[in-house]
Amino acid sequence: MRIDVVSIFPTIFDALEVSLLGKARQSGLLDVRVHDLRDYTHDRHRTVDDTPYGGGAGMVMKPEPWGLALDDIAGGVDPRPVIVFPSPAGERFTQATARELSQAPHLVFGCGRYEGIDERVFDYASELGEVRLISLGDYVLNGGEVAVMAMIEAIGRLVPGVVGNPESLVEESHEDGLLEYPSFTKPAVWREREVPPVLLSGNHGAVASWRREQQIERTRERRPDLLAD
Ligand code: JCE
Repeated sequence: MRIDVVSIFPTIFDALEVSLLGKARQSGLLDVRVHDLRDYTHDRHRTVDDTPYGGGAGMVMKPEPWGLALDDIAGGVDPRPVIVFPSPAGERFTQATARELSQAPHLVFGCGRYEGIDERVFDYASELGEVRLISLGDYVLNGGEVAVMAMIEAIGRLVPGVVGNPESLVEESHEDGLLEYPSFTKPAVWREREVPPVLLSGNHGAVASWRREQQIERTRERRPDLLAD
C-alpha cells in the first residue's frame, strides 16, 4: 500500500518508523512518504495561512499550496487515490472505516492546521480522487497530524502481512462489535490477586463461554451504545 501524507509538521511522522509499522515499511508492504506543504509555496515566508473571508477568529489554510501539493502527489496517478482529510466535521472513523481504507492501493492524507483548510480544496481534490473527510472522535485537536497517525496505525495493521498472526486481528475489540475479554499471564497469583480459575482449568469450552460472557458484560457496562443495534 502506498501512503502519502501532506503536513506543515512532517517530522511528527518520524514516529511511524518504530515498532510494527517501521518493519512493514522496511519490507516494502507499506510505502509511506511524508511531504512538507511549505515546499509548495513560492513566497519568502513560505506562507500557508491567511485570514478568513467573512471574519472570525484564527487563520485558514490557503488553497494554492494545497492545489500544487495535490497536483504533484495525487494528480494523474493510476489508480486514483483515496484522499483523506481529518476534520472534526467529518464522518466518524471506526474499525469498519479502517477495513475499507486498508483495501485502497493508494491513500493520500491531508493534514490541516489553524482553523482548517479553504473549503474549495476538498472540491478540487475530488477531481483527483475519492475524498473522505474523517473525524477520529467528537473532540477538537489542534490539527490533522495526530488523527492521521492513528488512522495510519489502524489501517496499516490490517494490510495483509503487516501483523504477524491474522487470528489476532479478528479476535480483538470491535471486529465482532463487542469489547475484548480480559487477558492474564503468569504468575497465577500476583500481589494477592488470582487469575480467574476457569482459565487454568484446561476446559476450552468453559474458557470460551467465560470469555464471551465477559465481553457482553463489559460492553453492557462500558459501551452500551454498541449493544443498541
Ligand atoms: C483540526 C480546528 C476545527 C477549530 C485542522 C482538527 C479531527 N477528530 C478530530 N478532532 N480534531 C480534528 C482536526 C482535524 C484537522 C484540523 N484543526 C483544528 N478544527 C475548528 C480548530 C485544524
